Amino acid sequence: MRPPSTRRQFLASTGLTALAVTAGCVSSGSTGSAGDSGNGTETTTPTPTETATPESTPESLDDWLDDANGYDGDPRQYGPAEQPAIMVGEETDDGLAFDPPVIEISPMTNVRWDWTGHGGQQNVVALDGTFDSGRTNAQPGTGYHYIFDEVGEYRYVSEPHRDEGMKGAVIVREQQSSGYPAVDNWLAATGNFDGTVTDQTGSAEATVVVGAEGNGGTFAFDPPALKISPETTVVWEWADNAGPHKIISKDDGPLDSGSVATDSDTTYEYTFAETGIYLYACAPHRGLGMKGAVVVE
Ligand SMILES: [Cu+2]
Repeated sequence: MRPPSTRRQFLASTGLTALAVTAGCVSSGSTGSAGDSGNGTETTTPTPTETATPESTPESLDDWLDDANGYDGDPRQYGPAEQPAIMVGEETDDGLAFDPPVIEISPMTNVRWDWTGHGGQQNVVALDGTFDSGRTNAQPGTGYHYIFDEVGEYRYVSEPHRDEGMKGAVIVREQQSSGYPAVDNWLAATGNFDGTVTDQTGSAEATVVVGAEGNGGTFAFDPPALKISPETTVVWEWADNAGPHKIISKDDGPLDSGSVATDSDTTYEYTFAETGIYLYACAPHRGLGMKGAVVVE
């Protein structure tokens, strides 16, 4: 019964680098392959309109998403170097859904939708026409993707299921700079970093949760970037069921929480005497973007 592998399935299995080649095309639709080289931004069709603000939709995004299946009110955050993949036709308690239904990304992020094959015919259509995967398709392995080059809020639906709550949104926010290039570079692929540096200057103590939600699981420091004054003690507290983590400075910095710890009672603390920028990661999860920064000034 399962249809033969589509080109999209092949590309998906060969890794992320292959994805950029097929920007803006549906792999198993009649439009065929774009086959373009480069990052494909030139070939995304239709061309986005001047502003991405949804017209004639006075309803706020939150209100509109109120009945979005599978949405708990928290957009999934992605860092500038990540390539989000959204499942089309996830079976949730609410009904058929996009998963994750709402994402927050930086401009120029390549977002991919992958058909699960559940729920029959599906498509991915922005209400304001910014992107449109074309006619519906029920084949698992169908893919569509779009590079978002304009800041805005993009509401979309799967047309056959829009009245049943199969809706989603892509929030494209200005790529924030923290004002600290070293921090921005270090956290470029950290999904829960949006340029915000949490200011705790003047506090004697600041807390960072280890194993917070982010980076595709409980692989985040919260907050990922922290600003403190000299002599502040930072306490890293392992979240409940956070899994195994270990804090280690980038290069030969001063942070090292010792052996990998799983216990939710684990804490590690360090008092920063000197001003500077301290970059660190979780040793087992650095590759997933589980990184943090402390600015002492
Ligand atoms: Cu970790």
